[in-house]
Amino acid sequence: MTEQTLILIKPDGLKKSLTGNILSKLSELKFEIIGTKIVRVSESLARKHYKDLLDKPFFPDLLKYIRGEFHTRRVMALVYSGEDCIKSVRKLAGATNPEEADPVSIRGAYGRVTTYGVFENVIHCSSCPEDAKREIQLWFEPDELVDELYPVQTVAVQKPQKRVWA
Ligand code: DAT
Ligand code: MG
Repeated sequence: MTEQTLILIKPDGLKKSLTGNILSKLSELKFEIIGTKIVRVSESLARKHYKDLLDKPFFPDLLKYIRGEFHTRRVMALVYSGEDCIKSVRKLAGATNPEEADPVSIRGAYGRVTTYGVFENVIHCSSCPEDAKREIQLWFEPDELVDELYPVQTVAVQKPQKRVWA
C-alpha cells in the first residue's frame, strides 16, 4: 500500500553534518520526497509532536533536544511517500535506543546516549499510518507538499501580511 511517513533529521544530525549521509541511506529505499523544509521548532510544536510522552521522566530533556538546545536550533522535516514506507524507514532508522540499534542502521551508526540519558537518535520517523497523518499535518501545510494527501478546505484570511527582503 502506498503510504507516507514524516521524517525529521534532528538537531544532532544537522550539527554533526550528517544530513547527506542520512539522505543517502534513505534514498536507497527509492521512495519519493514530497515535501521538505528546515524548521525552528517552537515549544508548542514540540509538545504537540511528543504529546503521548508528556508524563515520561525524560520529557523535559526530549523537548530541549528536539528544539535544539543541545546542538543547533533547527530540524529538517521531510515527507516520504511509497509502498510500505513507514515500516521500511523505521527498519533503516533502527531501534529507539541508539545503543540497542543495529550498527548499520541510521541510529546505530550515528546516534548516542548521553551521560545524562538523552537518546540522541538522529532521526524521527512515524510509527504507523495514524501517527504519520497526524505528524504530517502538524509539520506541513497542504501547499508545502507536492501531492494531495488529505482533504483540504479553503479559509478566508484577512489582509495577510508576509515578510519580504528589506
Ligand atoms: P521512536 O522515536 O523510536 O518512535 P518513541 O516514540 O517511543 O520512539 O519515543 C520518542 C523519542 O523519545 C525517542 O526517539 C527518544 C525518546 N525516548 C524514548 N524512550 C526513551 C527513554 N527510555 N529514555 C530517553 N529517551 C527516550
Ligand atoms: Mg515514536
